[in-house]
Amino acid sequence: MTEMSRRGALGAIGGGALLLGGCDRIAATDTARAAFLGAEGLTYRVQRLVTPRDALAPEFTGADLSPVFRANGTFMPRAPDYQALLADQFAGYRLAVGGLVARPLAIPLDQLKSLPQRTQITRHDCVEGWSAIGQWTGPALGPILRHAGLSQAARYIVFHCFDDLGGTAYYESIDLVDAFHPQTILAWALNGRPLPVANGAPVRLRVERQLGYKHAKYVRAIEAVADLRAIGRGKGGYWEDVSDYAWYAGL
Ligand SMILES: Nc1nc2c(c(=O)[nH]1)N[C@H]1C(S)=C(S)[C@@H](COP(=O)(O)O)O[C@H]1N2
Ligand SMILES: [Mo]
Repeated sequence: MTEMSRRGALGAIGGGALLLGGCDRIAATDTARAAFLGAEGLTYRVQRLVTPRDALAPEFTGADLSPVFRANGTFMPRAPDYQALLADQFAGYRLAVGGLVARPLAIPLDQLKSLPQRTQITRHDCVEGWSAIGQWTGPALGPILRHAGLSQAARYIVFHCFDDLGGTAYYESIDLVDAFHPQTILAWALNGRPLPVANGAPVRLRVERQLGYKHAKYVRAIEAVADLRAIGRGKGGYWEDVSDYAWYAGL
């Protein structure tokens, strides 16, 4: 990207009041975190003492890349709207950004690719007992949320996906600390190429301080909410709802 277009994109996404940092809001969520209850509350608090939440996940080099980045869960969403988008190489894809925002967005894939990009080589850890190292590229989530004018009332970011497992739509959610973490990106490329369908095309979340199931593939919409109880069965994610996986899956 040329310096001009880069500044143009930055200007578009950083304008005016949007530059109000996530900092105030993140401080406010400390209270919410402290109030977090349930079996995982302890892990959540202990983790915060051991590792600062803004610490970076380890990054690797090209020499460390897994020869094949395996896929897990859904390999091919069967939803007709997804199939129609795929048939047209996602030309009609629009990432919806809504919920508790001042300006709901519908961002075409080309526009996501023209924002300032981050590329990172990280290790993905699945609870089923495998890991893989891949290189991911995409815009950071934080500036997009600022551009949408995230409301002060927002506490969580929900990712709604195109696929379902056994008839239940996949979704995930993260708090604002992870949402504004510098390595939290909306990846559209794996190892320098557009995402294979099996790995979440056209766009998947990378939230590098968390376990694999938090990395929502096939993202169709992002929703800012104050509370997770009204989403799905209320535990903040597909696996949290169906198998009691921890909502906070920090590494
Ligand atoms: N939409 C969606 N996202 C998903 C899943 C899924 O089945 N559907 N599986 C999760 C799990 S358990 C893991 S380990 C990773 C796998 O990502 P990969 O297929 O790129 O390896 O995606 C996560 N995100
Ligand atoms: Mo996983």
